[in-house]
Amino acid sequence: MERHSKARAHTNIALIKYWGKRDETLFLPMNSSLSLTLDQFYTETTVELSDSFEKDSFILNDRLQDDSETTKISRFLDLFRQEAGIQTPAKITSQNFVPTAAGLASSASAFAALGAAMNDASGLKMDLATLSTYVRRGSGSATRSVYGGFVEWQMGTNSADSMAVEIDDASWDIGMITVAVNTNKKTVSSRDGMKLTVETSAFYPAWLESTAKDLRLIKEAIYKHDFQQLGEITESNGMKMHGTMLGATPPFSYWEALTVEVLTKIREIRRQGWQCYFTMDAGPNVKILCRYSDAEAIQKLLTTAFPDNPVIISKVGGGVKLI
Ligand code: 2P0
Repeated sequence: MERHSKARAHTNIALIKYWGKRDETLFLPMNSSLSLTLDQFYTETTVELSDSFEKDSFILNDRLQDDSETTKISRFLDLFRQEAGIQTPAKITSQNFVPTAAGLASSASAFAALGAAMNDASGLKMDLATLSTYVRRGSGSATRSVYGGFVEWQMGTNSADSMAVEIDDASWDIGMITVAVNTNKKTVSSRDGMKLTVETSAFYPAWLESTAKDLRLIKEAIYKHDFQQLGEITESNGMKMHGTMLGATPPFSYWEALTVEVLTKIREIRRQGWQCYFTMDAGPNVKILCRYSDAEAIQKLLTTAFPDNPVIISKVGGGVKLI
């Protein structure tokens, strides 16, 4: 067997956060989440399947990866190989177009691109909803990168129905700005952080209850194109997620001193009349939901306040594509 497929997938930022698994092997989440796919940051991956290869190999950003990285990828590819009834070894070549200066995780776009290329190369050619249930098992957030615009990851009841659903293409003047606070590798991985939170946080039951309500309200805001409601729920949900970490034992936090300064600045910019709302993931960097038409003006205000920190604008991105 000789096959060759290439795919591109964009990263996504959750507005309603995924923070915790109910099944760590199947990557079933504790709650449904909702994200915005970003145009600016993406991964391109080629899968070559050939019986002439001795074993799987994995090249990321022009560097051959070691056995431990390659094994993770092989396990993921095995899900597809099993379904397709093949055992053909693969050569994976992947390029991340996520500027290191942005401090954004790339596992969402990485597994979505790899899954889409493998879906084609293996001959499975499953539809996007089904593909989302496969890429979920590489990284939870990858589930949502299968589609563009606003995407819900429905928690589902089992592995086959915990999938992505397209909510809206977000073609109504939506943008996102990233302020890079610190782009070093984080000390607590999101996988470990969410596990500790689920197992020990005093606030976790309240998080789950409140997130279910936030999801209903944010979908209502998206259907109505109500930007203010969209932004207010985004900001509130992200902060509640970070609150759960302070309630864990031992408590932990991804925030840095500069993070607080950036959040304070965004509130100030909002008081000046700009519609902008912040969210944060498993790191100290800040993402700002705004009108795309306002993004340059807001970027200028932020760059003036934080001249040493990259401030990057992105418009809304599309779903995974074969290229
Ligand atoms: C999210 N994050 O919804 C949340 C918010 C970070 C904070 O998904 O263990 O890399 O691979 O499923 O998807 C980051 O965690 O974790 C993440 P795994 P993932 O975007």
